[in-house]
Amino acid sequence: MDNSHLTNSTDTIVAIATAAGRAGVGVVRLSGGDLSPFIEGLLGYQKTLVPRRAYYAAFLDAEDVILDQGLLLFFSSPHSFTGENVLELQGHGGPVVLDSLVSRCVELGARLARPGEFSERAFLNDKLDLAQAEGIADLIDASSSQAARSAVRSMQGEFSVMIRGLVERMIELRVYVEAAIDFPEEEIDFLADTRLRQNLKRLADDLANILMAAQQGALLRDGITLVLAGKPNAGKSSLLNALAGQDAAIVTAVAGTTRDVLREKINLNGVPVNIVDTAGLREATDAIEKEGVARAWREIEKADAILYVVDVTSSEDTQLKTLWPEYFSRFPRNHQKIITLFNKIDLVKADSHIVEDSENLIPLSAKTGEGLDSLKDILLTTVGYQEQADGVFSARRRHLDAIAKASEFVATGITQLETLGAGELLAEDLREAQRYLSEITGEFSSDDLLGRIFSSFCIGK
Ligand SMILES: Nc1nc2c(ncn2[C@@H]2O[C@H](COP(=O)(O)OP(=O)(O)OP(=O)(O)O)[C@@H](O)[C@H]2O)c(=O)[nH]1
Ligand SMILES: [Mg+2]
Repeated sequence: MDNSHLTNSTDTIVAIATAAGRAGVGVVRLSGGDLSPFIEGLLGYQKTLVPRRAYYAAFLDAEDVILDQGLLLFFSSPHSFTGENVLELQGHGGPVVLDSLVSRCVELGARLARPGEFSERAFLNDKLDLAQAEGIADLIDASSSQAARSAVRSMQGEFSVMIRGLVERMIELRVYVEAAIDFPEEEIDFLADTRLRQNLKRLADDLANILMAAQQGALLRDGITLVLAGKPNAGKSSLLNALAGQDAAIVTAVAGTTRDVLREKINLNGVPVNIVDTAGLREATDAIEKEGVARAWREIEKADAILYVVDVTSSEDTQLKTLWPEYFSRFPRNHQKIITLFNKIDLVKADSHIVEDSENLIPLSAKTGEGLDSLKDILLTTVGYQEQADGVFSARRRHLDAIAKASEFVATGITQLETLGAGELLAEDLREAQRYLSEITGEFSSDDLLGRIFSSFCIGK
C-alpha cells in the first residue's frame, strides 16, 4: 500500500497509554524519530538502549529531581507498534505522577498525541490496515467476551484477508474482461462464456456470505435497541424491570405511570441490548403525558425491534393489525420487527385462548417470569443474530455499507452481461465494486475518512 502522500509527521508524540485513575502501574508512550534526547533527558545521562530490554531507572525532571522510577523499554523502528521508534515508560499508575512524566516529555520536545494517533501512525507505516486498527479499538470497547473474541479476529487480520481475497478475484475478472475488450479481433462472446458467469456468480455468493458474517459482528459490537410499547398498564415497565433484573422503572396500577423514556442495558448471549421503556400510548390529556407519548413514538420509529405489550385480560384478539392500528396508520410500510407480548398470563387459566403459534407472539408474565426465556431466545433470532462461536469478526456500519455497495455493483454487472452482453459495463461495475471493498482495509480511503475513524479512538492508542 502506498500511503507516502500521508506520511509527513516525524515529530515525537506522547500520551498516557493506560486508563485514567489509580493503578499499580501506569504507562507513558512516546513515538517518533530520534528518541535519544528523551532518553538522555529522562535519565540525566546519555545511553544507548538495547531494543526490547527492560531497564530499571529513575525518571528525572529538568532539575534532576526524581519524578518516578520504573521501567524503560525501547522499540526500534520498524519493529514497534507504530513502526517508528517507540519508548515506553512504565511508572506508577497515579494521575499526577503520569501527568508529570508527560509534561517532562513535552518539555523535552514531544507533542501530546491526538486520539488514535499511535494507531494512525501504525496504519500509515503499514503495520496494520484499517480494519485491523478498528479491530483494536473494538477490542478495547468490547462489552462482552463474544464481542472481544470477534474483535481479536479482526485485529489479527482475518476479516482483511477475506476482503483482500475478494478484491483479488475482482481484479482477475477485470483483467480478463478488459483484455477481451482491448482485443476485439479475438472476438470473445461474453454471453457464451460460462466460466466468466460462474466466477461472477461465485463472487456474488461470497459477498453475500461475508455480509452476513459482518452483520453478526456489527450486532456484537453495536448491539440492538428494543422498545417496549403498548397501552397504559399493559405491563411495559414491569417487563423492563424483569428483563433488567432490577427495579429500574416505577410500576403502579395507575394508567399513565411512565412518562419519561427509560433505558436499561442488558446482555443477551454477548449481544448488548438496549431496552427502552416508554409511556403508554393513548390520547393523553395533560401536557406531560402528551410529551411522553410523543417521545414514545419517536423511540418506536428508531427501534431495531419493537415489543408490543398487550394486557392479555383486556383482549381476545391476536392480530397485530387490530391490536395496534395506530402503528400501521403511521407507518403504512411496516419496516420493523414487532413481537407481540401477551402479558399477565398468570391472571388467565392455563387452558386459555392464547396459543404460542408464531415467533411474533409470546404469552408471558412479567410478574412470575413465565415466558421470559422464550422471549430472550426469540429476540436474538428476530434481529438476525445466529450464535456461532467461530467465524464472526467485529464489523462496523461502514464495513456493511461497503460490502453491500460492492454486492450491488457485482449484481448489476451480472445483469449487464446477461441482458446486453456488455463487457465494458461489467468491467466498470467490477471496478466500482473493487473500490468499495478496498475502502474497508483502507487502500483507497480518503484522508477525511481516516481522520474520522482514528479520532474516535482513545488517546494513547
Ligand atoms: N398479575 C400481573 N400483573 C402485572 C403483570 N405485569 C404488570 N402487572 C401489573 O400491571 C400494572 C401496570 O404495570 P406497569 O408495568 O406499570 O405497566 P405500564 O405498561 O408500564 O404502564 P404505564 O407506564 O402506565 O404505561 C401494575 O399494577 C403491575 O403490577 C403481570 O405479568 N401479571
Ligand atoms: Mg410504565
